[in-house]
Amino acid sequence: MNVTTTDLRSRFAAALSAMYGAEVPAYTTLVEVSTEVNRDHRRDDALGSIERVTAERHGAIRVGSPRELADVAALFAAFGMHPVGFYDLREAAHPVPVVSTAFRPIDTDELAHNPFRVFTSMLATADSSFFEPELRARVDRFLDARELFDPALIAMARNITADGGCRPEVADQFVGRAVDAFALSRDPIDAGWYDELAQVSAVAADIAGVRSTHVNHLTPRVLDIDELYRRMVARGVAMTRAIQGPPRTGGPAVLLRQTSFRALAEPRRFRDAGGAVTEGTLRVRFGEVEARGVALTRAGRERYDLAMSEDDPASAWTEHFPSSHAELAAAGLAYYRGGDPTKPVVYEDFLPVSAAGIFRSNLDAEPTPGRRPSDVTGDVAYDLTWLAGAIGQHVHDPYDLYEKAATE
Ligand code: OOG
Ligand code: NI
Repeated sequence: MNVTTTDLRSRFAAALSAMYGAEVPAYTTLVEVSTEVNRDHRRDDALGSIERVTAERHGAIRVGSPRELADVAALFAAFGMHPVGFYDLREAAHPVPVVSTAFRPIDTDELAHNPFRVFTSMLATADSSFFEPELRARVDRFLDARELFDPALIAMARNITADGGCRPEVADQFVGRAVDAFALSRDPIDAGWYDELAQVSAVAADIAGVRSTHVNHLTPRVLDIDELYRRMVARGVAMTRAIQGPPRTGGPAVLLRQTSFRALAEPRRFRDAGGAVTEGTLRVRFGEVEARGVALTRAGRERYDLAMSEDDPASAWTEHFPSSHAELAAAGLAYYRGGDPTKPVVYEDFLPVSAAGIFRSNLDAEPTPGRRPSDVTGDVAYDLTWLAGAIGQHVHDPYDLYEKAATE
C-alpha cells in the first residue's frame, strides 16, 4: 500500500491538467502565463507558497442525477476530496437550473499537500419552474439509461477509500481511468434532443444532451490576477469578463477573484433524425484563472455582500472593510491561524455570484428563457440535507472548516 489517497489526488490533478492542456491549447498559454506571474511575484505569499499556488487547480464538472452525483462523491473520496458547501444557482440573478457542491480536501495538511477541488453541479430536473413534467420524465429517463462511470471504476474507488491508498500499479490504472471519465467524448450527439434541451437551458443541453460528462474548465491560481489579465490580453487572448469578485484594493485580498475566457469552438459530430451524421462545433470548454484571499467569517461575509451590493463596490470598499489584516483579525471579520494576522487562512471555496456568471458567459446558446415564474418548484426540496442524503456523505459547512483551521 504505497500510494496514499493524498498522492493520488496530486497525480489526478496533474493528469487532468495534462489531458486538458493537450485538448484546449489556450489552457496551456494560461498555465504558462500564470507560472510566469507567480515566479515574478518572487516571494512566497502569506496566502500560499509559490510551490503550492503554481500546482494548484480547480476544475468544474456537471452531472444529471443524484445517482451520478453519488458516483462522483464515491470516486472523489478515493482522492481525499469531500463535499463542502451547498450552492443553489437557481437563486442567482440569472438562474441556472443546477445545485452544486465542491469536492475538496478539508484538513490543513491535506490542503497544503495539494488543494485540488472540483466544483460539481447537478441538473435540478425536479424543479418544475425549469422542467415541465413531461420533459422532466424524458430527461430523467435519458439520464437513467446512461452510464458516466464504469461500475468497476467506482468499486475500485471504494476499495481505495477503505484502504487509504493502493499499490502503485493500481494507482496508475485508477488515475488513468478516472481522467478518461472526464475527457470530452467524440461520439455523435443527437441533434434533435440536444437542441430541444438547449431551448430550456444551454446548461441542460450541456449536461443531459450527451451521454458523457467532461471537465468544462480547469483553473490555475495566480498571486496577482490583475497582472495576469494584462499579460493575457497582451498575448492576444480575449478575456470574456472583467475580474469577478472583490475589487482590487490596496488592502488585504479577501475570498476569491476570478476571470475567464471563452474556449474555441471544438469540432463535434451530430446525428440528425434520419440517422445522418454531420460535422458541427460546440463551445463547451473554457479557461478561467483565480486569485485567492483570506477566508471571511460570517460577519465578514455579510460585510462583503453589503459592499458588493453598492453601485461601485471599489469606491465603497473602505466603508465596509479595514485596510489591514491586523484590523480584519481584530474585528473578527476574517480567519487567522491562532489569531495571528500574519497567518491568514486561505479561502478554499467558491462564490455563487461568480459561479453563476461563469455558467452564463461560457455557453454557446444565447441567454435562455430561464425559470418560469412559479411558487411551486417541484417535489424535491434541494438543499444541503437533501444533498447529503443523495450522496450518502456528510456535507461539510465551510465555516466549520475555517474555524477549525484557525484554532488548531
Ligand atoms: C461551474 C462554474 C463555477 C467557479 O469557479 O465559480 C466555477 C461550471 O461552469 O460548471 O467553476
Ligand atoms: Ni471555476
